[in-house]
Amino acid sequence: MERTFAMIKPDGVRRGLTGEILVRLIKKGYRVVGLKQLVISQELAQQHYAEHKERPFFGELVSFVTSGPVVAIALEGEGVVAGLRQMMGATNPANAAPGTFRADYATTIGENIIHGSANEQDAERELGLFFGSEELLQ
Ligand code: DAT
Repeated sequence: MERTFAMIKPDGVRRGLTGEILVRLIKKGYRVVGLKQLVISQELAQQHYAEHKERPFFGELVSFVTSGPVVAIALEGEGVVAGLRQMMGATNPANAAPGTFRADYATTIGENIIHGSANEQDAERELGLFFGSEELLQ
C-alpha cells in the first residue's frame, strides 16, 4: 500500500489546525501509520529541504520550519501521494484551489500550513528522515 509523508508546519500547529487537518485526512480514508509532534533541528530541516538549498528563500524556509513544533504524519492509502498533494493545494495559497488546506487556511507562500511529499521517491526519503521503522505501523 502506498505511503507518504505529511507535516503540519509550525504555523499550522500554532494556529490550532492540527486536529482539523488530521480529521480531514482520516475522513478522506487515509490511515495514519505514524504520528509525532517535534521541533525539528536545523540539520533535519536542511536535509528535508535539500533540493532548495541554492534558492534565495532557503534560509528563511529553514528558520521558519524550525521555529516551533511541527506534526509529522506518515499516511497510507490508495493514491495517497497525489491525493495528499491535491488536498494541500498549490504551493502559493493564492493559487490553491478552493477547499484545499492552503486555500482555506493560508495566505502566504512562506507560511503555507502543510508539507506533503511531491512523489513516491521523496515520500520514501522523507519518511526515512522523520521516522524510524519501529515508529511506523506495519
Ligand atoms: P511544496 O511545499 O508545495 O512542495 P516546494 O517544494 O516548491 O513546494 O517548496 C517548499 C517550500 O518552500 C514551500 O512550501 C514554501 C517555500 N517556498 C517555495 N517557493 C518559495 C518562494 N518563492 N518564496 C518563499 N518561500 C518559498
